[in-house]
Amino acid sequence: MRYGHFDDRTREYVIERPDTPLPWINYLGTEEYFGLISNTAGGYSFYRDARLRRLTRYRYNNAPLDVGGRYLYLRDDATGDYWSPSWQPTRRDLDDYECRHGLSYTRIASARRGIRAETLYFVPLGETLEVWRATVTNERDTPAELSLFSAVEFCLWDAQDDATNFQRNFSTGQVEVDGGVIYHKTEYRERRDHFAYFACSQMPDGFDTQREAFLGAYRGWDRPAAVERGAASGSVAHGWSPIGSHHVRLSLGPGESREVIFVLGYAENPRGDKFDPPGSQTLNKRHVRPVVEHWLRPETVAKGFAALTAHWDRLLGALRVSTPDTDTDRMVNIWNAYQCLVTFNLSRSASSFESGIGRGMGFRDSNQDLLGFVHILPERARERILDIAATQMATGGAYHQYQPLTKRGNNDIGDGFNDDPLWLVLGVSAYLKETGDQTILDEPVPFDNEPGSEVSLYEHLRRSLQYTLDRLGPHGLPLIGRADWNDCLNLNCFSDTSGEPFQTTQNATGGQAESVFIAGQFVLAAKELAGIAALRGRPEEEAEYRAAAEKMTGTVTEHGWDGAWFRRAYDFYGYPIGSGENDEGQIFVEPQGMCVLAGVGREDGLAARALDSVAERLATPHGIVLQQPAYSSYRIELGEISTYPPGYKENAGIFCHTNPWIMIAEAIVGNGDRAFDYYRRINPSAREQLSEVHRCEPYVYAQMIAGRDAPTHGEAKNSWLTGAAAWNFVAVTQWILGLRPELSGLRVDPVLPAAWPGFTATRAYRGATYEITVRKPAGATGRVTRLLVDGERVEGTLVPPAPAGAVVRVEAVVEGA
Ligand code: BGC
Ligand code: IFM
Repeated sequence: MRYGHFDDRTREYVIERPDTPLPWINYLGTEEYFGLISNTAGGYSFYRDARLRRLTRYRYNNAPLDVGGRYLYLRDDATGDYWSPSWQPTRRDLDDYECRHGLSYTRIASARRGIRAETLYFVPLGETLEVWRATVTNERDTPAELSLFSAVEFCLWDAQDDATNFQRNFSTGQVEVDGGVIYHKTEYRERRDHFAYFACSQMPDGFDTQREAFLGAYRGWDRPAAVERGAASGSVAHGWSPIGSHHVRLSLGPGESREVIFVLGYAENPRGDKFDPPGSQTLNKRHVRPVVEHWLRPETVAKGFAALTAHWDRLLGALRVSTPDTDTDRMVNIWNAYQCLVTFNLSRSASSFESGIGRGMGFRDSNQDLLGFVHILPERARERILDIAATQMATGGAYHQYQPLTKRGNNDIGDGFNDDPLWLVLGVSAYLKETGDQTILDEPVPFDNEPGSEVSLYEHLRRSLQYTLDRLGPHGLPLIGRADWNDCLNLNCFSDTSGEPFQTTQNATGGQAESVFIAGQFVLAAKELAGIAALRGRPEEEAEYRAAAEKMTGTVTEHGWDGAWFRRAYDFYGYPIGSGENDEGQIFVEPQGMCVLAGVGREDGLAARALDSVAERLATPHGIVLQQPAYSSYRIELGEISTYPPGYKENAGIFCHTNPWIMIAEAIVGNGDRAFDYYRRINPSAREQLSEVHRCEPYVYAQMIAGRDAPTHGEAKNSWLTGAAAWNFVAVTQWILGLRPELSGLRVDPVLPAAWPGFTATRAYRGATYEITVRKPAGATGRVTRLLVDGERVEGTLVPPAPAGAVVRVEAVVEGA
């Protein structure tokens, strides 16, 4: 069952009914000012940091879900009938409803009893404000006397404090209303640097700024007293809960429309502003007024929206494909690319599943997010790499997270996730392959942000590998530390004085547990660094890394192979995990993907055998589960993984992040049908018709889909902010479609489903544009046998980089078996 449809022409998902299984959200903002917005206008906004500069308040895990947002109320002043044009929060019946989530904007349209309202929400480029453009139309054949109310609830900036520190916060709230503009200035007294404003294009007939005055005592957002009686009370908040609400009256003749624009924004006083002497308690609105006036004009809004559309045309123009599969095209051309950029901007901070309070930027996560947007925003990828690398420690180790505002490592979480450093090598290598910009390798980058400790980025990469080599366990495999990619595989438990084992959340680098996953990742990273060393003319270092990769490959083959698949790990006591010897957790997906990606077992057939085991034991119609059999009880020696009920999260859930590793591995061994089949099983668009089962948004990947052991098998959770976005993008574009940047050019090496006759693509690469056509007889399998670049035959499948500005025609032919 579906709740809407894709409109590929306008690049929108069109939700046709408001009561989606969960709030289906979208993001506003592309630079500094961001917001989440659901299909019923729920959500909140913040400036740069979802915790520290939260503009509007949101209550998590609410009942009903998703109350609190960017609300408008319409009231028919002749009858007293009132409703929400976005359905929530009044949930009064609408005769018509449609929400269009587009690229950084959302449009919600509805009608009730002959009154139509359409609201466009977006954040203009370069601004720290959001625009709501409401168009109200009287479709009746009689005049209509209407009231339109706006409503937002202000957050007192630090969202954590706002949700907990009531003894203080009930007394600090302050607002000011001037010329119809509502200013939220809590904290202004002591800091004098930032405030919010909420303005309306029509001089309001009334306003409210105190929540209780607007709602009435013991009432919720579904039945505000001001709306019910058709008149605001003019309340000015002192303490308690500041809100912003305008009341405007609209008299509309039959067929008449009126546009009312609201602007909600964030302002900081210019540094050293002479109008803001120290100690001043007067709000400095001088620099804000012209901005507000500008954005309240319909022409400005129309232009600003057109600029946003053009911005997305540019971004998404970096890669466009046309394949026989609509779900592939729309994910690659629109939604998957969009999600990759959202993960770049938001990391893991704010979604329906991330509170915006908890997490910094992950070292591992951010390096992987890079893989999905480096072809679109290479300069931003460069900056991000240097930020991440500057948090690395001299040992090569990494803080697991860093804080976006300070860009410093987060001590609360510390280090000891022993896979972390290796992701930096993979991130940098992706950047080099995309851009060819070797200068980044010579950039001086400090350790742990300590001035004076700078070494080249290249040296950081060397330390990353050394970190693994300095931490090998009894089998010569890398020590896992606290955990590897699988955060919940915590194998280093210790015995206390009574001899009883216990789990530690402390850095456990002292433990003995080893990871086959990290071993595979090390082989991959060592090969990448060997390629980079060769590029820099350092043959001894190249040889050193190739030898290290080979040695680790040998160790994996000797100690990491279980007979039909790669083992997962060795625990603290030296017992294998992910082995036929175990009663549960016999086979895990991660090492099968990572080892094959790294080239382990390709020649001796182990890779193909491991992938057959995945197909036999882990693949379900809803995707590939993380491991089998699921753990049926808590096991202290395995840690958090076994705390989840079977089928959820790391205990045998379907991680959309690891599935693409298997797709890539299948492509590597030449199995296009299987790779593509796995791709479609978790492709959100291909799952759209299962929306009542999947429940999350059908336009973006979720972190996890419940595995076969869960009663809710097929239900997705944790949509939007996940490494699944980048990795699925890489799997389909670089391995199935085979358009793969390498250090010396663009590889065209598709591994397609047999039934396909080929596909076409346009890809920007190092400043040139490649118009690519891949042809193959339908029904045939196999790889490219003939490559023509601008009509000239080229040996192999590598297209050398063309000069910037060139348009290059590439024809690849799979003659097929
Ligand atoms: C979960 C996080 C959790 C982490 C470490 C991840 O799988 O998504 O919520 O904090 O594991 O336990
Ligand atoms: O690898 C992690 C990721 O960094 C955060 N979410 C869960 C994944 C698996 O544990």
